[in-house]
Amino acid sequence: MHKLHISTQFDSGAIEVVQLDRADDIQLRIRKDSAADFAQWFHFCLHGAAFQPVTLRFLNAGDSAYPKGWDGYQVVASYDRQEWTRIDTQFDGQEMTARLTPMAQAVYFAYFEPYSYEQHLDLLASAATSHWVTQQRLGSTVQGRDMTLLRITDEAGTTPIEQKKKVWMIARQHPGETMAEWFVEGFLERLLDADDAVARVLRDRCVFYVVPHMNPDGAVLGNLRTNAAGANLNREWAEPTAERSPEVLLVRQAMLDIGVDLNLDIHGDEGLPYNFVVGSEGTPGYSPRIAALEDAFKVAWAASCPDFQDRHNYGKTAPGQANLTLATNWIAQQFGCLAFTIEMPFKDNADLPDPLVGWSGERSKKLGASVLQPLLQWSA
Ligand code: GEM
Ligand code: ZN
Repeated sequence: MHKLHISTQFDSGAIEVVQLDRADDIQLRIRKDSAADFAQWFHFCLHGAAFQPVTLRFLNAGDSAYPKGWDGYQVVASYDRQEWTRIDTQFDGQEMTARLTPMAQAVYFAYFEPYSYEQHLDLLASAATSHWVTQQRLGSTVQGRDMTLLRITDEAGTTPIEQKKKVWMIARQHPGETMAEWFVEGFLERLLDADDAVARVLRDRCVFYVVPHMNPDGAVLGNLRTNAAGANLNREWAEPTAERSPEVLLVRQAMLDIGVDLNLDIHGDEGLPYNFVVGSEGTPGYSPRIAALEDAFKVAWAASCPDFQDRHNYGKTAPGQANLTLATNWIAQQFGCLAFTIEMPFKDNADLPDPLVGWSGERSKKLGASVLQPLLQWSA
């Protein structure tokens, strides 16, 4: 009989083991972020339970950062760390229980399909092989990892460089929202596709500035929402500091140096089972022009991608009430431009559910590729 064991000593590994005596009563606690009180992300490997009915009890699910995130949510599991599927999961308001009879002696469980730091480095390296891409190291994170910017355009296009629109995309300020980097992977794959007509026109009309990962430290540490200094980066855009939020300080300065005509900030949402956007309607500088650009972008996206919708979202922020520490609001106010937070679900898209995988890395990639369509409409 194999001995039961739970491992977390790997990229984004995170769980606390309370009791591991019996496979049918494994008691766990979701761990807080490394230097903050947010608790939601989990990722671990269970060894030694092959062909035994396993019950995972997340005892403190009701105390997590977003407890409503567990209503209708299902844990993802994988044997090969490539294919992730949803497993039977219940939530009673305090305890979340997931059940599986593993078909192997090692099985991984996570809040959402992970995206490792090695995958991030591979994404950068792969993109940088394109002659349309220039990779720029902006500086270091709190723990010394690279903050990397990809500049993408077709210099040999018909549009003079000074007339090209500056389109920014930043992702994973909240490191546990791994769908954000899957989205960027799909976006880059299509944008760098030599045979894709939409990408070809966009590479001519625009210069893209893409930061695929805003929070590498937090991701490796297994944090949901914060960096290694405990900062929620999406609350640092008004006054970032080198000590607490160098990741924002570096990207924000690059934006100020270069300029911004449009920004997309890619996130995941714990509660709403939909893909949606958040605009900048509450900022002082919000105008009918920006409102019209937002509406046209959403109409074009929904018309070309059934996985996007604008019926379910956070609702509107009252005029002048926007929190300017958030990236979307600070960027919109600073540059007078169109800026969206893009939200994908940890659960599934209730409009187009997939019982096997729910919302997934691959579906996030497809959504990332689809955003070229509204960008084409906007850039005309
Ligand atoms: C969100 S953006 C919050 C916007 N809220 C409203 N009501 N407009 C955040 O940072 O909390 C992005 C995210 O984490 O998904
Ligand atoms: Zn987020």
